[in-house]
Amino acid sequence: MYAGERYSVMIRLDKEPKDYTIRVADSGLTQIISSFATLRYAGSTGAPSTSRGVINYGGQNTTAVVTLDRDHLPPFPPLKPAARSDEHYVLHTHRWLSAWQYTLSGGGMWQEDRSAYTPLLYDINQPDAQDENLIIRTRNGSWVDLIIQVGSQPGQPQEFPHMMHKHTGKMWQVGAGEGIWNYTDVDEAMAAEPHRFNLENPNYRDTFITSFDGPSWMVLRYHSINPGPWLFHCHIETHLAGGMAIALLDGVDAWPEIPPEYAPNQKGLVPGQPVPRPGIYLPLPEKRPDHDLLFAEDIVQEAAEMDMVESYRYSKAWNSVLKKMIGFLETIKSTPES
Ligand SMILES: [Cu+2]
Repeated sequence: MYAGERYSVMIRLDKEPKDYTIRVADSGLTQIISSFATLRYAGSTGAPSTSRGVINYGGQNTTAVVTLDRDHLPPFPPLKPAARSDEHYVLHTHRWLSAWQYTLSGGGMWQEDRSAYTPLLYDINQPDAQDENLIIRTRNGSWVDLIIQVGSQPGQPQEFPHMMHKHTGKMWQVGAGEGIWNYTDVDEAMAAEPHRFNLENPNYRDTFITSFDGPSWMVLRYHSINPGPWLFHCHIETHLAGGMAIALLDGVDAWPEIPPEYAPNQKGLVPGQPVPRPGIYLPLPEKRPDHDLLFAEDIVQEAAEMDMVESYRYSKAWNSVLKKMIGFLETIKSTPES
């Protein structure tokens, strides 16, 4: 399981009603970490089961287990992509200029705070929305193919897999293959290498992992049906921070008008309406029994801190009075008697 991935699993409850341990372990190289929880069947008396774990806390198999076949996770209920796409984009992903910088498109880096001050949503004609190296514009309702190529640079070193993650909706991985993508479109590739494609029951997810055993490509197909700007990026944090992202401006022909209260600087306030005072319009959090205790402790803590500050101020003031008195007395003492 990679960064950004989530799984929903169904468990057949056909064992004795007892307490069973669910164990999760990271077998990756970056961090040794594991966790566990208790799965309690209805009717369990709390007695632990005597079943043996199938992995240890290092994530290594301790028994013969059937591992997940990541390549065959057809959606449930079944959902098929369109047989043909309307538009396609080839993205050449590799490092960019420095060892710690990346490009997803092959044409430029996505700066982390790009569009932070002028969100793309506000103005589709702003300069950030014109950079063809970092932007893909799709028509509403169209079927889009994103072709991800890794290893297309000469001498590109062996890298670890990238977790291609798309916001707002899922994609089908309709194809994957080795080498360099050298087709004019996906139809041509399917005719040439039919065994590399699956339109019947491909995986349908929002995160796909690129392979990197030399140059390889992957075709991700999605239906552009949610107009708006959406980030498409590698889910490895350092790669994203290093520039590995683009924005999908989906359904640009059908972007909704920004409601005036959400225009820049309106902060969700309706023009012409009185501005609510902070603290008045915010609903109070629901009070729970343990909150009383927490609040009481907080108040005691705060009061103690205030007392300390006060007594410090007091002692400082008193010190300064004393110093002045001593100074005054010293001047009397040192004044020769007249
Ligand atoms: Cu990456």
